[in-house]
Amino acid sequence: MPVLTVLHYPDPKLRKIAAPVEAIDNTVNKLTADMLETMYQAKGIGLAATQVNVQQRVVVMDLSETRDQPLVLINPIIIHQDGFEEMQEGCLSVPGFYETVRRAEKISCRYLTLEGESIEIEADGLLAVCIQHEIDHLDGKLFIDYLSPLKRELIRKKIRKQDREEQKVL
Ligand code: QAP
Ligand code: CO
Repeated sequence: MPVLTVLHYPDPKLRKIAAPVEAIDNTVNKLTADMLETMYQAKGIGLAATQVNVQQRVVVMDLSETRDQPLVLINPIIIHQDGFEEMQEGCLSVPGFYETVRRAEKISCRYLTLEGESIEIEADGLLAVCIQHEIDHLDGKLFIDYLSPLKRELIRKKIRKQDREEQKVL
């Protein structure tokens, strides 16, 4: 299974809005398998299809210590949210940067599984933060959008530099 290329900020493709999955067919199956492989390889806990340049509402996550509890969320939506919480976040598309973001503390989320089953879960803590972070990706939004423009600009410059240095060695 191939590891996919993860787009880095400020790639404009990260700003595209993903379309709902119409049918859970083989292409979606293959996409989620490749996304999971990519996420595990990068030691991430969550990855949205937007980050691998696929504009479909698909998210994979694994919050387990043992890295053997994959979660696939198709067409996820937040149906309730409550309270506020601040947590430090990172992102595979913003490598090397971690900043505190304020989001809803508790959420209810509805999504489809790979089997086409409609699931509703309640989440708080890291799971709630991760779901909100990943759904943001599907809407072209990044966690750094919640920071000041100055901070975001600094991060943009540093990532561009990182990626230029990376290109030299490759
Ligand atoms: C989103 O992010 C998230 O900078 C998932 O060098 C993060 O998996 C939700 C990663 C935190 C809630 C809290 C980032 C790996 C992984 C990096 C990730 C890096 C290597 C980020
Ligand atoms: Co992210």
